[in-house]
Amino acid sequence: MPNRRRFIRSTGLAATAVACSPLPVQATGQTDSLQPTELASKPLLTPAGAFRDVSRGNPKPHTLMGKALEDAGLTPNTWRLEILADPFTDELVREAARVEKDYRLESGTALDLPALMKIAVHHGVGYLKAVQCLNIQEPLGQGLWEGVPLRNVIGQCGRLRNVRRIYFYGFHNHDPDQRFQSSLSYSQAMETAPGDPPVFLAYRLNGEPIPLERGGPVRMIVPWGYGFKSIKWLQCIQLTNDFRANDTYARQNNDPDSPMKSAAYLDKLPAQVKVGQHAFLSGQVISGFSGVERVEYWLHRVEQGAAPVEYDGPVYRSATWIPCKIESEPSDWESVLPKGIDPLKLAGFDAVTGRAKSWPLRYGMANWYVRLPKLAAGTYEFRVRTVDLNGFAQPEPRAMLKAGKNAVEVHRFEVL
Ligand SMILES: Nc1nc2c(c(=O)[nH]1)N[C@H]1C(S)=C(S)[C@@H](COP(=O)(O)O)O[C@H]1N2
Ligand SMILES: [Mo]
Repeated sequence: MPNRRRFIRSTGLAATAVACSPLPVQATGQTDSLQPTELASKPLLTPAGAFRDVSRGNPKPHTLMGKALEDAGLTPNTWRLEILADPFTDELVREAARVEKDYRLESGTALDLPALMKIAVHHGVGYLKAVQCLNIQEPLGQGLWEGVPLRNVIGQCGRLRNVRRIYFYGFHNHDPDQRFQSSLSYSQAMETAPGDPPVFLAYRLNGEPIPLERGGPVRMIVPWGYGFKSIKWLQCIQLTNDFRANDTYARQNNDPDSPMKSAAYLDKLPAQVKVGQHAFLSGQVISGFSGVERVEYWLHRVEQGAAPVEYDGPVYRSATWIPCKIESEPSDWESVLPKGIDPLKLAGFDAVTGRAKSWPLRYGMANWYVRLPKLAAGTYEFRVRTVDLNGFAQPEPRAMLKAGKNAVEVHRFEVL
């Protein structure tokens, strides 16, 4: 480890001494005195209309109206789901996938919404999931999604042969070029580790039918996945023996196998703070595949106009990171959840106590916040990151951005 002081001196940075040295903040306790009005304001449940929208299609399916919407099968009455075996073979895939029973529009056997909902009588699942796009920095929203596990839907097909992957897509204006598709291995669709929520077909969001804009009537929810796995306007599931059947995103320079990574994100934060006042900074933290040990920040004074500190450069590596506070689990879930939703029955919750099995919930998000001490006038950089349960500090172990937008965000502000 290079000696930090010597380093500062030798680079001539910030002779004003505050730079790079840890600020006089207490790691614990200091945020306990926060007033409720200061607490981060993002609600745990994002209203359906407040999600940021990521949709393709021309026209976008959720702009269709009236008869066009019915013809598209995007109303509760007209919605149908086809489940088919992919007949594909080639020199590598010698035998095509086969299913005992398929569900087809042309034969009038495609599943309708009541048939799907019937599965929920014994197998219904509800889960709080954060939706995050692999290519957009801030999370799109968090919803309480309800539906039926994909494995129980596939279970309706009877015996399967030669099925290695499942791929699925939504309405795409009857134009193959507009199809947006995603996929899973057979076992990802059929099996879940103890305590993990299954992949499911959702038809309710925050206690209401899923609005068209959010992918209703029925949307796939892949709890561990980034947004591109959670196909909206779902209408077709294909079971295939082609090991290459993959996501549209695989062709768009992404890593389609990467599960959501634990990461902290910044809210819109003040550009100026008055001398003598406490800056109150906040954001959201997603608990990804490896969970969250803590969220921590680094506050660093810089010369006005200086280039941002280089990620993983010597200054960065000698930073002192201080824990932030993570908003605690609600003490009264019933007041947070939509009416009629029983926390005892939600995946990820203890069926006896009704408390979350982990916090933040796995694949969910919560607010983090910190109240900084009174600062001397100057320019500051504020960074925040997660440390996961394996001890990796964001963006590690995934500095490769195509595995998720995980770069450590920086907010620069002036204290005047
Ligand atoms: N049919 C369809 N489903 C889709 C998409 C799409 O373009 N078409 N976009 C995906 C991507 S990339 C993301 S990030 C999420 C966004 O979900 P939201 O629009 O509900 O926030 O939807 C996914 N599902
Ligand atoms: Mo996305």
